[in-house]
Amino acid sequence: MLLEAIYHQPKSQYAYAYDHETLHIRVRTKKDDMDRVSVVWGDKYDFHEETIRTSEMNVFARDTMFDYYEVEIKPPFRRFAYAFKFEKGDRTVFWNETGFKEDSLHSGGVGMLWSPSGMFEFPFLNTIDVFTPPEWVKDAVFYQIFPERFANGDASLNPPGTEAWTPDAVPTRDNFFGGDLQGVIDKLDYLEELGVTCIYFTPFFEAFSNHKYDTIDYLKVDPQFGDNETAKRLVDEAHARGIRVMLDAVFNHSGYYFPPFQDVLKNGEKSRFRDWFHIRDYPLAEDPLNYDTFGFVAQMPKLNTEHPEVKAYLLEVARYWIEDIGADGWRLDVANEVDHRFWREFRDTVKKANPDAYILGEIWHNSLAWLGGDQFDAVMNYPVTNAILDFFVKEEIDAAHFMGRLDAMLISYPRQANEAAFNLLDSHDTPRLLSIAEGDKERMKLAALFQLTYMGAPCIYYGDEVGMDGGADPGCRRPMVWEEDHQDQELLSFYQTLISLRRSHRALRDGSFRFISAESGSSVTAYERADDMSRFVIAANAGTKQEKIELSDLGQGTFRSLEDDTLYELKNGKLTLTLVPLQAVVLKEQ
Ligand code: ARE
Repeated sequence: MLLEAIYHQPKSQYAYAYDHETLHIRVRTKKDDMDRVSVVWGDKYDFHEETIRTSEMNVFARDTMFDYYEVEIKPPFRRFAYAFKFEKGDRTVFWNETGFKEDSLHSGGVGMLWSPSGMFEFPFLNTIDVFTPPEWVKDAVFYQIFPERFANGDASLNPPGTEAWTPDAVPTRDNFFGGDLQGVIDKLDYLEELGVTCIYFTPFFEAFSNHKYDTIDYLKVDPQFGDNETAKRLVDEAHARGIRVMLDAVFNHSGYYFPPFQDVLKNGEKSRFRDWFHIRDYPLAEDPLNYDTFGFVAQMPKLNTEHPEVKAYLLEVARYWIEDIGADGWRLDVANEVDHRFWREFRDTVKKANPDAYILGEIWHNSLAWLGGDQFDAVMNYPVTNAILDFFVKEEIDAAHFMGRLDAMLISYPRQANEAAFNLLDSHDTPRLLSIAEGDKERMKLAALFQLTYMGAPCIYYGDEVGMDGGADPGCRRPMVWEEDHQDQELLSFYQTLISLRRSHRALRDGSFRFISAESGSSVTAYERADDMSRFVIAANAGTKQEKIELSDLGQGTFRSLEDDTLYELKNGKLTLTLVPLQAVVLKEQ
């Protein structure tokens, strides 16, 4: 036993409430080190030999160095004191806050177990503190729309110099193609047929640029896109088709032409808005060293979200679009650079307007500090994006590392955060998936298959489904290709089939997930997804060689390939599969 590898932290993602009566307890050990790991627990106000219980833990995640054990416990009085018990061969070690004790339950060394002092503690499960993301997110398939580039439904709104909407149009930093909200309304049937259930809009409030991240008026749709009445109609018509709508909150910074900032530019230190921003030097001039900005972008002055007026203004914006217009959630731009206190108040405001609204932070890294239940429901899961791309698309890591990177994310958050995660493969900030795959459609499909059969809500970037490509911003922001003879119809029906598969089987959305093959040096991965209705085994070969894998520990049953109806019967819980390069199989239990 390597005791130095053992890790646990009370009241963290290692010990949290999953719902009003259930606690999840986790512990880390060295990989393949233990025969058995358990939690020994009891109520701290009634803690003695007869009342102490032992709950065995299971490995729920592994990476290249560690195993992570988990157990679900429902303590009768919603509180408990606990220690861990590690067993290997004839050695037993207990661990609580006072340290490790070598012994058996019957000798003096573990006398500590009969007293609650020194135990780890979960003092009380207060329902209001339970992190509860909206249920609907688990079932959602998101579709990201960059409004200037999706569809032009009202040519009368085109800004001056609007360029022609053609399949080979070239987006630049500052050109316009005339996309608008009426265009999206006109294409709702297309989205419904594709099967997506929530649109994620990049900003459509009044702003100067084509991407609209430099807001002028947060309470007004940009006139180039329509007006607030069009937005309301869009939300209503989307809802009528079972499609939700999430908007982009750019609260870290405003745009250069935001009237309060213009006032500071004009009136300097005398401006009544001077404290709305973080000004370093007067007289104020357009220079990112003169005031705090997003990055070093002078057009994006950072807002002072600690200021009561700024806070009141932005919280009213948050309320208005949810309550009055009916939006179903907010994606928060540059979420990690805004203060935590602001986000706590933001959550209270938004959830008061609609308890079911989804709050999604744009953070590209491990984000536990925002996922305790008092701020966001989820973050954009770029660490998972990168693992999927590195394995399936770039062939840079083997299956063992792929599993390790995904499982490292699973242990980073409480389970409800993983269930509501926002899993994207590309966005308006990255090259498109097909371009990352250097045009290799088969690799793109492997990545999409994984994304759409993994836990967390998948998001498709507009146009990927019809084979659009494009490099880094602005290349990834071409106008949507609508001419059918320029669309990849085969890819479109692949996406449609996958989305419908996910939507038809709960097991693929919030069923259990486990890797059943992820060998070091291998390019093949296989995993199981299951609930009490159905069970799937999915395997994919991301390599350039044919590989044979033997899957074990699958219990009883017969599986059918969804592609060609081939039947696979389990023999002693085992299944052998041979996969040619870039082949994937989806097997469903009969
Ligand atoms: C434009 C040009 C850029 C140019 C820049 C500066 O396109 O090529 O470098 O101007 O002049 C919006 C527009 C962009 C625009 C930008 C600035 O969409 O087109 O860029 O404004 O005007 C980090 C942040 C993350 C941020 C990304 C872009 O953490 O919040 O950088 N993403 C949001 C939006 C963007 C938006 C803004 C923020 C600003 O999604 O679309 O840009 O409102 C690592 C880091 C991450 C980093 C990531 C990407 O992983 O860890 O922190 O994200 O790389 O760089």
